[in-house]
Amino acid sequence: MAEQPQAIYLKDYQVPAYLIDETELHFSLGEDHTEVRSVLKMRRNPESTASSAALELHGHESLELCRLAIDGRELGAGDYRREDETLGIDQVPEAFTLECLTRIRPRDNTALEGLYLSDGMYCTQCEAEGFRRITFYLDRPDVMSVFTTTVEADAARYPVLLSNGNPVARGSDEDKGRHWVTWQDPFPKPAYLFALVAGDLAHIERPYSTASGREVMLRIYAERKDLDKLDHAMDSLVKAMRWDEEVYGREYDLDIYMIVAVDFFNMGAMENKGLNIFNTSCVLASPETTTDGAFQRVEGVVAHEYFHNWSGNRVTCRDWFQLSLKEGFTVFRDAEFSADMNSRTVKRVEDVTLLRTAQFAEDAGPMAHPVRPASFIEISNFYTLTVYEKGAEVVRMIHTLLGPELFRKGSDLYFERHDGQAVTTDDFVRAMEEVSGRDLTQFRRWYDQAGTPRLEVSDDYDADSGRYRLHLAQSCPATPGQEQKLPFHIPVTLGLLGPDGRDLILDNGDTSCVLELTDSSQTFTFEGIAARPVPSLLRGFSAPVKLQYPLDRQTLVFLMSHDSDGFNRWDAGQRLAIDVIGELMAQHNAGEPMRLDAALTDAFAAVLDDESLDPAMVAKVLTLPSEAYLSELADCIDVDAIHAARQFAKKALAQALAERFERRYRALAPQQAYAPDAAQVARRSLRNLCLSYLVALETPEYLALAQAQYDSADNMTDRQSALSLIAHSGATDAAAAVLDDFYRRYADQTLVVNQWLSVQAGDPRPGALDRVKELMQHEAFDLRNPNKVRSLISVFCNLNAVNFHAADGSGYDFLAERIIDMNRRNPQMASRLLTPLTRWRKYDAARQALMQSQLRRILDSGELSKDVYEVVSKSLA
Ligand code: B3K
Ligand code: ZN
Repeated sequence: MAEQPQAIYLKDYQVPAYLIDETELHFSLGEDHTEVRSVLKMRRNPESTASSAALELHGHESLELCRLAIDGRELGAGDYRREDETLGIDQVPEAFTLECLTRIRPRDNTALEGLYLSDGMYCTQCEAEGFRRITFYLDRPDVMSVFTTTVEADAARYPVLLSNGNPVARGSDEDKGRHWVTWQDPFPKPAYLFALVAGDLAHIERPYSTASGREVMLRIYAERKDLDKLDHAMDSLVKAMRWDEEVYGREYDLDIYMIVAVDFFNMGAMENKGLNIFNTSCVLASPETTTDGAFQRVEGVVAHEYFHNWSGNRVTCRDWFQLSLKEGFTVFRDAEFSADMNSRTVKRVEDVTLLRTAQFAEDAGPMAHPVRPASFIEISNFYTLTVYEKGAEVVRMIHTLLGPELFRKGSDLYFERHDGQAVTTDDFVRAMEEVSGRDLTQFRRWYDQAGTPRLEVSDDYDADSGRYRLHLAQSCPATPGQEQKLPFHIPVTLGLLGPDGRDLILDNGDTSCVLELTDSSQTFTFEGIAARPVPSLLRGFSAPVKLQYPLDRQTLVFLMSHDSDGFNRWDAGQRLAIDVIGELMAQHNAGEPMRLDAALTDAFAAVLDDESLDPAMVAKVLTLPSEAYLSELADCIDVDAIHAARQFAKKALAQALAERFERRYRALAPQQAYAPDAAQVARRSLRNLCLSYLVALETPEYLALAQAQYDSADNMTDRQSALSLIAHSGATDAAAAVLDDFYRRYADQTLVVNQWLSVQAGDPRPGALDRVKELMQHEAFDLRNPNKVRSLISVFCNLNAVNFHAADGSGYDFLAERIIDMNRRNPQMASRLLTPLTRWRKYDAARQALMQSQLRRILDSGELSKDVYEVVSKSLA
């Protein structure tokens, strides 16, 4: 490589030298090329201390510059400097109008950043730095401008023309068959929130009155064929708007709110002001085509993007190091919304599972970074679990420390004080400090220090004095660039269980209290305790740490059946299962027959028999820890032993409890027409889990039960569960037949076909890689479509460990080839695909060598995007 990409640093931040008060854009859309005219009202930033009068605009190398003028005077080639990513003009007046005409080629844009075509419809993705692929601009979030956008296109092919704000004018040129619409967005915004859509779209709409009585029109656009799959997203949007009014006092501010579903999209969705653009997978939903999990994802993502209207748009980020300011806060907001709409404990279990499986792994890998990173090469690489999910945990901890009332006061102050501004995570924390009178100086380390802290706990009890003491100690492993860590401020929510399993009443008069650990070790004393209690630590997972408090299996069973905290009851079951599976792995590796401890069977039986429990929670408790989580916990990942032990445990539990699983399976049969409501979702989740245990027995009888469910299902949740159970079973003929049938039924439903790809990519039996390669040639696959790449390639590499980590290195070789190819097409996708290879240090020496050599192969493969270069070079460092 000629020149290696350079990192940029938070410490180098400087206010912009110029501001853009008004932005006027005119798009003349054409497939071969599109012309973008911009008129920018600019002036020198009074706060800038820059000494020169030079103007540096951002602009991607793909921009074709046709005309550039200042105050009406056209600039010649000698009047400006064009570099790879910038355009510089040495001298500009204090205040001026900059006019610019660029030509761009949406059809050739496979990176899906800037303006591109998705299945014949124009759409944009500008966060983080996509606007510079549309025109020359100050493409940074602290430059906020009022936008007026005219979109002009062929009237027949692109009848719908959308942009941010409210539509203010429209017209047509019938001779040319073209028409145009002008949109005005009165709220100043950074360029990353700009959006444009043009296409032949259908929509549904619903009027909404805000709490203060303003009338708003809500519209959701999609291709005509998907019009029947938009109601759930609309219901979710209305619920989210009400919730934000009630819980945060936040109302919507424009006259119209639009969501557009597109099939080609790098991420889930994007919160552009008044015009959200969504991956179809996060909007479309119907019982026949969508699983319960996907229904809930639609609800969560619609809410997330809506909540950004305040936490992200009205108050935005000063620079991209502050990304978690909007993302961490908004994930926290959407998690609380989903908890209120569905089961709070189930939502918490799901979020913590993701955090502990994937974010903890990120924290332990070569790309580990703080919630507020100090540097990056390519910002797209920092839309991570750390910034999003750990960032949300940090906000949750503030909520725990302050309590709900003060937290709400803090968010009110934050929104009020910073409305219309681009600010930092410090500004957020400061608002929380001011309303509570608390000093969060030490707490701020959560934003600056990477790595997952360890929390070691021990205790002692003195029966004579009735004194119980808890000793808490914290430490945090080194991460790249951060050898030493200072102690964190850790809220540890705690309860004490008496010998009868009931909560003791603590000094605060409650059954739980929050211990605040701020030193590297501290002792907390409880007086007047009649008998040795069992502590329930980190209730609700009150801090994103690794808890080390060894408990024997008997005590875990005790917590599993008595803890009043639903999350910890579930967690005790997980710990028990992890311990038992660890024992099985040891037996497996010693060449001994595996034997499952009856403690696990008995505990599962008790949970399964208790019909007073929420079936959704029962399903969570009875779900064995995933291979991915077991891998995260291991120092050196033994792929085959983890798989063998987990499979053995599943089958042994099924053998021991078959009758019970079958009884509950039958008792949970659907009684009503399908609805994705919490009660039904809960029943289906437990019923399908019971079926998965039964099918693990691989008897013709239970396979027939799965087949019968597949055949008679009236909804995708039940049909797809049965499909994957049969497809992954040893019954090869039945598997092939059901996969064929499924494809034939749903060949015209893109998102369902993607599920079909995933089921095959996730098949743990031998031969999966060959099947994946074959499927890449299938009519249903398209390398340009990120959803398809994720469904097939990412699922294989991330969720099919035994095949991806095959000892011969074939999985690694396959992935490296895909990344080298994808690097040219779509750098963001390519970089995301790299994740499993970055974890090479966690494997045995032979696999380490194979993985490293594939990383080197990628590094040497030619011109790498910044995205891929950053991840590969940091992984090898
Ligand atoms: N803010 C967008 C993320 C866009 C990322 C682009 N690389 C989605 C979201 O978090 O709401
Ligand atoms: Zn977001």
